[in-house]
Amino acid sequence: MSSVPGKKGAAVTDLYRYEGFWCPLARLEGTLRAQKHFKPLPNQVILSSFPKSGTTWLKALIFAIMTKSHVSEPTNPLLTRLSHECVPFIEFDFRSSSPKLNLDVPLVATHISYTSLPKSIINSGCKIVYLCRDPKDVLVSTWHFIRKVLVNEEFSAVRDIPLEDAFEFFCQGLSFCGPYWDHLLGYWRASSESPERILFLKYEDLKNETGSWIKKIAQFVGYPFSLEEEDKGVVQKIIDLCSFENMSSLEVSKNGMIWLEKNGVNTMEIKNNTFFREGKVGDWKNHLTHEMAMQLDQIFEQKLTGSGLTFNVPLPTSR
Ligand code: PAP
Repeated sequence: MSSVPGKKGAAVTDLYRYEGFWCPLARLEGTLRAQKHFKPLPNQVILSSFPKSGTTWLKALIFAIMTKSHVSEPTNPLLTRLSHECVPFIEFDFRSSSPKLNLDVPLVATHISYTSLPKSIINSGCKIVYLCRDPKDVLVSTWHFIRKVLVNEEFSAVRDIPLEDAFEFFCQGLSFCGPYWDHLLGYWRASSESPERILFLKYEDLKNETGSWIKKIAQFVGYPFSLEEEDKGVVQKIIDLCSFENMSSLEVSKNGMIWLEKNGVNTMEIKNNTFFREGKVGDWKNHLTHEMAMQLDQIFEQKLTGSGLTFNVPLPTSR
């Protein structure tokens, strides 16, 4: 750890640069632990994403796909547990000896960059579903999350960071798991080389055409819908179960909480409602100035030049 260069106070908390990406200490420790100990199960599916790209939603969607025969049951875990409890993060929820959750469903998640994924994942050839989102919405979502999540006074300096400062850090690549453009490019290139192994998704596409993407994801992860299931409306039931409106109104989302762990000890509670805010495409319009948006667009356009990946997000007509 001592050889990992840190940046004091940058981007809301001390960040450490590891294999080209910035992470807070707890995440870095978890990444190292996952690199050493994580072993994928047979048929393991890995959901990967940059923080605040819609992970909570996609966890629920893929979990619901993999357990689709139970979608309408009142005992469905997604009705009483946050999707983060149903689908563990490999960098947080696993210890060398005992995994925290009983993995009946072979689905785990991560925010780790493609470069730093455990070799066991790369070598196993297991399927990876990557989710990304318009950087402007990622920035705004992250900024709100930090303000809501750091409730303790000891974090007040960090919590009250002006959006302008968060924007500057983000533009320099200084954010959790940043630079975002390198996170994107790692998975984008791997997906272009091995599309049968890595499915690259955009939050905006998922919002616009949820049903057809659910079918594509199901096919990709090896749980395709039968004609009978389609006739019974299972796809629509999954859409409804995992919709922002339904998930955010559940008792567990409104009043529950999860704990962040460090060295096996609960260190910080996070209210589940912090994972649900607007759930929309283009909310950045309500926060960023035209100049900020242009600057961010230009940075990403330049960084992604030649890759074929773009973020030409059509704005919702209602705004
Ligand atoms: P994480 O990285 O901490 O897991 P993540 O779930 O990736 O967070 O991102 C949270 C965003 O997804 C929030 O976006 P917003 O701040 O722009 O509103 C949250 O509202 C959104 N989100 C959560 N659940 C859903 C859902 N069911 N459908 C659509 N968006 C959702």
